[in-house]
Amino acid sequence: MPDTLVICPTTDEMDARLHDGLAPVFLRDLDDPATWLAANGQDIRYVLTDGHLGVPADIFSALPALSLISSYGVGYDAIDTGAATARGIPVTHTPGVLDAEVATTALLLCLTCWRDFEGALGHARSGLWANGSYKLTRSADKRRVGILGLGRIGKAFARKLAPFDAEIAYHGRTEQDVPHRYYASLTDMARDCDTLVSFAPGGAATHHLINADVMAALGPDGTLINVGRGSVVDEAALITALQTGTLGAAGLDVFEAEPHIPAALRALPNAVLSPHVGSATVETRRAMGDLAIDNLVAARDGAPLLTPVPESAGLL
Ligand code: A2R
Repeated sequence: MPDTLVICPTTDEMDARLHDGLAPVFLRDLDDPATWLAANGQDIRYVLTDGHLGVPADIFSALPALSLISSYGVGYDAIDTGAATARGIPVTHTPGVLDAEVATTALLLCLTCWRDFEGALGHARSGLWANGSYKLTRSADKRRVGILGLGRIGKAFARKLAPFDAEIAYHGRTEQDVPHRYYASLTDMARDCDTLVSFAPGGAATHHLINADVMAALGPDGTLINVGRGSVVDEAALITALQTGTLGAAGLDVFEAEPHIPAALRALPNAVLSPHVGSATVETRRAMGDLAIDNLVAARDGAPLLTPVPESAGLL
């Protein structure tokens, strides 16, 4: 009898581990999930999901014996932690193991924007070089970089940026004991920086935190990078800012309505776009999958959960 409902996409390695000691059922294999859940939902004790799919309300209410939601990823804004806590169900996620990878993705987007490297690569591949050299671009050295969300990933990014002699500032709700300048105002920081990099989580508190005013403060030579959550950036305002030149360039790995990227954004030469691949390497996804399943195994064994989200602290 299945005891674990798998909602998110998984790797073969994860599937092998799930079959070793747990009894998984994969939502993707169910022809009629509602009927299956009505008949079998009472046996499901664990859910494996991710920060985008969460646990849809109809599934959540069909699982009366649910005792753990394990999320494969660090952001968990799609999971209703309030509803889970109200039912005494802890939620876990996979912080830490993806910091370096997401930081690398942010650095790739920065370098690609600063050096207009997508255009340079296209100039070579298209044969246009025969008609003339590619234009001069901006240096990646000695940039003034503002970090929105100097947490685990933001700090890993700051470390990776060090060889480029960047002057780093940060904005968050709280000042930290770090050797970077703190700004209580995001707009003020944007005004003093040439690049704003967001690692902020999603959710109501950060929705459209990066708005038209912040983009205007960054300015025509400014670059916006987002690898946190798409909801943090006002995408419509961003398209206008990039079209009008109010903002110089943007490098985005996350979007408001993934996997949909507005055609107007895809058409912009000053937008560098990647399909939410921040942590998407074999090595890092393996580490994330292991941690997500280690949390399931801990719950099954009655052992302490490895990485509960802060909202579940009162349940442990
Ligand atoms: O506000 P603080 O001082 O707690 O700083 C956190 C910041 N942050 C915010 N900043 C401004 N306004 C807010 N409403 C707000 N809420 C949170 O985001 C902290 O510096 C940072 C998050 O850091 P960590 O919790 O360590 O998360 P981690 O592992 O770096 O991942 C960040 C996000 C995930 O939530 C996913 O959305 C994405 O990266 O993959």
